[in-house]
This record gives sequence, C-alpha cells and structure tokens, in this order.
Amino acid sequence: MELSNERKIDIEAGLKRMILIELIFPTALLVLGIYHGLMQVLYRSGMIHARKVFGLEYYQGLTLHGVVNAIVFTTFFAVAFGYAVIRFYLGRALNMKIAWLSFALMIIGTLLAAAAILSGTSSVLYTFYPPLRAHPAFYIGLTLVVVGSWLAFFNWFPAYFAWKREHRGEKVPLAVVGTFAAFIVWVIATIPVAIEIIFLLIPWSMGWVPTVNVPLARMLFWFFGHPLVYFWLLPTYVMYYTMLPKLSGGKLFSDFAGRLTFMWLILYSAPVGIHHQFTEPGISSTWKFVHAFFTMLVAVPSFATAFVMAASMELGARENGGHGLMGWWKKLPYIDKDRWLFGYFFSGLVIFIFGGVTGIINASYNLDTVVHNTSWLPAHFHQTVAGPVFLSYIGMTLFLVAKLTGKEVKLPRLNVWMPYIWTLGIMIFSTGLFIGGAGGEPRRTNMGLTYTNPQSPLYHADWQTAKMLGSIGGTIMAIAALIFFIVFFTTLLSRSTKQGALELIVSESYHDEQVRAVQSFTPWLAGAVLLLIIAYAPPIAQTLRSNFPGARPFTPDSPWPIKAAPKP
Ligand code: HAS
Repeated sequence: MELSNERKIDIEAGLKRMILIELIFPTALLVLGIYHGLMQVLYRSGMIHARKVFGLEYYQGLTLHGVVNAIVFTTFFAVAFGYAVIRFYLGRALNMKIAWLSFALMIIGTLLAAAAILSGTSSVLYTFYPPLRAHPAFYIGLTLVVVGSWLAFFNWFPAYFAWKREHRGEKVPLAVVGTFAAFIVWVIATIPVAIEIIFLLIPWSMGWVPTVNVPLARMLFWFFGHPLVYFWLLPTYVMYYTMLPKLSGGKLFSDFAGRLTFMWLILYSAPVGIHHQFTEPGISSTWKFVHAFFTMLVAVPSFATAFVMAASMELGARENGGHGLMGWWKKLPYIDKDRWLFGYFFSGLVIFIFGGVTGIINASYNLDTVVHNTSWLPAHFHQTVAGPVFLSYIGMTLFLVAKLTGKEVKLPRLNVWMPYIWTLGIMIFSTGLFIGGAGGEPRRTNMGLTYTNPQSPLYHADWQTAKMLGSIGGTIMAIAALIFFIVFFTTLLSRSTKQGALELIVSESYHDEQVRAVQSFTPWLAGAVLLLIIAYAPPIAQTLRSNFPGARPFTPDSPWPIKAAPKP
C-alpha cells in the first residue's frame, strides 16, 4: 500500500524491535483467544455436550477468550500503536529503558495470568466478579499489564512537552491528541480496578481475609469496565479520523470534530458504569438514572463520527469521480489491493451502526431489564469490540508489521476480502444472539449440556434456530480469522524487500478549524473528575454504608447439576 501522503521515518532499532514484538506476541496469542471463540459457539449450539474439550473446561476457555482478546490483545496493541503515533508525529526518540521496563512488566503479567488460567484455578471470566475467586497470580498478572501500560504512557510525556515548547501556538497533531485521550481514559479507568484488585481481591485470594464485599467490588469493576470500552475505541477513532479520509481518496471533513470527539470521550467515558448494573440491588434508582443520562451523552461523539466519516468518504469518492446523491458510494476503494486497509476500516464502521444502536437500547434502563445477562449482550459487544475495534487493530497490526520489516503484504486478494467475510460472519452471529437474547437465552452458559441438548430436561427448542444462526455466523468469523492469520504469518515469514521504516497514512483536513476550547486537555480532564465525583461518590458511599455481608469464594460448577434442576 503506497499512498502519496504516506510518510515514512527511520526509527531507532530498539524501538522498532519493541513495537514489532508488542504487535506479534498478542497476535500469536489471539490464535488461542479466537479458537476459544469458535469453541463457544460449538458448545452453545449443542454440537458439544461436554464440560471440557482437549482438557480445557468451558469456563476456562471462556476466560481465555475474554482475557486474551479483550484485555491482553487490546492493551498491547494500544501501547504499540501509541509508540508508533508518538514517535512518528512528535519526531523525538523515547526513553528506551522505561520502554523496555514497561514491556517486561506487560509480558510477565500476561504470562502469570495465562499460567493461572491454564492451571484451571482462575476460571473467572474477563470480568472476574467475586465471589468467583482466581489464583493470586491472575490478579497480580493483570495488575502488571496495567502498570506496564501506564509506564508506556508516562514515557510519552517528555516528547509531548518538548514538542509543545517548540511549536508554541500550533495545534498538537490530531493522532497524538487521540492517543493521549485513550491513555487518559485508561488511567481514569484503571485506578478503581486497581483499588478493587489490591484492596479487595488479592487479600481475599491470598486467604488473608475470609470474605469479600461483592457489591463494592462490582461497582469498582464497572467504574473501570465502561471507560475500558472507550480505551478500546479511541485508537480505532484515531485511525478513522487520521487515515480513513486519505484511504478514501480525500480529506478529513472536520479537524474540530475529531478533537471534540476525543475530548468528549475523556469527559463522559467514566461516569456511566452503573448502566451495567441497572438490575442490581443496593444501588438507588437515582444513581441508575444519572448514569443512564450520562450514557446518552457519551454516545454523542460516535453519532458525530458517523456523519464526519460519511462526509470524509464522500469527499474522497467525489474526488475519484463519484457523483449523484448516492452514486458516489460506488467510487470508494472497497476491494482495492493497494488500499486494503480501507476495507478493514469501512467494515468496522458498518458493523458499528448496529453495535451503536443496540448500545442505546442497553442504556435505556427499562429496555435493559429485558436483555441484561442474555445473549443479546455478547451480540452487542461483538458488534463493537469485535467489529470496528478488532478489524482496525488487526488491519493496523498487519500494516505496521509489513512497513517496519520492509515486507510486502502477502496473499493480497485473500487479504482484501477478509474484513467483508468477518462482517458477514459477525452480522449472522449477532442476529442469532440478538433474537435468542430477546427471547431470554442466557449468556455465559454451556448450553450444550442443557438448553440445546435434547436429552436434557432443560432442553429449550425455541432457542434452536437462533442458536443455529449464531453457530453459522461464528464459524464464518473463525474462517475469516483463519484467513487473517494465514496472511499475517505468511507476510511475517516472507523476505524483506526493502529497508523497514515507520510509516503511517496521514490525512489532511478539509476544514481545519481553530477552536481553542478543544486544544487543551485541562478543562476536559477537570470536568471528567468533577463528573466522576458527582456520579460515583454517593453510590460508593451508599454501598459502603449498606454493610452487605461478605461473600466466601464460589467454585463454578457448570451447569447446575441436572438432577437438582427444577422440572420444566
Ligand atoms: Fe456497550 C455492554 C451501552 C458502545 C462494549 N458494551 C457492553 C459490554 C461490552 C461493551 C464489552 O447501557 C458487555 C460487558 C459485559 O461483559 O457485561 N455501549 C453502550 C452505548 C454505547 C456503547 C450507549 N460498547 C460500546 C463500545 C464498546 C462496547 C464502543 C466496545 C468497544 N453497553 C452499553 C450498555 C451495556 C453495554 C448499557 C450494559 C448492558 C447490560 O445489561 O449489561 C455507545 O457508545 C454507542 C455509540 C455508537 C453509535 C454508532 C455510531 C456509528 C458509526 C458508524 C457510521 C458508519 C458509517 C458507514 C459512516 C451511536 C460511527 C456508513 C456505511 C453504510 C453502508 C451505510
């Protein structure tokens, strides 16, 4: 992929090596994560009527699926992409001692958490809700991953301030603003989960205290859990705003819209976590309403992004000769081998229309009572994190690895179709899960043992069609992922054809507005802290005052023993 605005810079060999490992290591782990995704659909569809396959138990596999795909892969990618953006746009060498320390912490943390999961002692899913209890290595491992990623972020500060000193009065490059916004959201998000892990879960897991405060732990988790999703989304938005317009053949419609989106997400990402707890006791409906209200506000920049991306693509398509009210859509480079990243970004946008709408449904308090904890939820989040986020991350991983090693992307015809096959899979998969969820099909359940097993007294024939759709879609997704891995590893193992360099696609702005309100992080950060105090101080105080009895560890036994189950 060579575009006229693609800029390349030579970077230090150490930094190049580190970015490459940070991209390749989690991509290799993703093979395991995605395999367990396929296993999920096979278990749930009733094709497998067992608790374990190849020695790995259902919940162990589901934990691997969530932790590898949603926590490890995303965090490694965000750090590696962050290094690439900061080094590229700010043009300064970074402190490699801190960089390697951060890298080592993240790797050690991942290996500790993986060992804990593989040992069978930590099947607690990616949300690790108590009273499910993991081995201390699981919690310590995740903490190290977070601390490592913080170090990477702090390592970018000297370059940022030096650039600001030398470019007084100039706007910070948009991609840098988006990257900083992502990590500001990440730091905000990870403070409460660090408190949960360090003060509640590790002492309990070590056996130093017999019980844990479940409502408090869950509240702290979701204080982390929702900003987490915008930490995932922000690097994707950086790619959309700074690269997609150029790939479409045009310019970014509005630079201001990009800056406002990033700042807005700093402001509203966090005071919304209780929308995951609408159905839980112990939190008053006042605070549930406040969080529902803020959730509607956090969706605003994504609505804006939809229009800005459509306008930017339209500009590009018209530059390419597109005309008419709708005719310009035909002029976008959907299957252009030289602009293959376009397909990865565009498919993500299309999927996100549905992920966004279902997010608004979830946020609508009373509607959520119908879908909460059903298969509707995995349908929603696959159309967000496994849609725009996953496709942009794997596309950019392939792009950066090829550029940094000086290799050509192999099997280009196959590669160009991969995002569309994934989109087809995810749309069928999610449709099945949405239909099942609206009819009460539970999430996180090994249904092959019960609801989709005709031999079980709990067999639920009504969910069979929805389950079949889910399995077909999930299998297509697995085929698309296989295609990606073949393209990725074939490229990686091929010979270099030129000197590797750091290259990014850079879009110019069509409207390059000068709006001071979105040029400084300070007021937005201050606003975010204020909103967090308003949204969280009273419910946390309420939870602490409620004096809930502590819980002892629970060992999951999937499913509920059949002989003890009530007759239908
Ligand atoms: Fe969500 C649960 C609400 C966005 C991820 N969410 C989850 C969970 C995950 C997740 C992982 O209010 C489950 C957690 C668990 O395990 O329990 N979510 C929202 C809302 C939004 C939203 C309001 N979620 C995301 C994103 C995620 C993500 C982004 C990952 C990256 N979500 C909820 C709620 C729950 C929830 C509740 C809890 C429910 C429960 O009961 O537990 C919004 O931010 C969405 C705004 C998005 C839009 C879409 C804009 C569209 C664009 C595409 C334009 C397309 C173009 C192409 C231009 C408004 C930008 C055009 C082309 C053509 C061909 C037409």
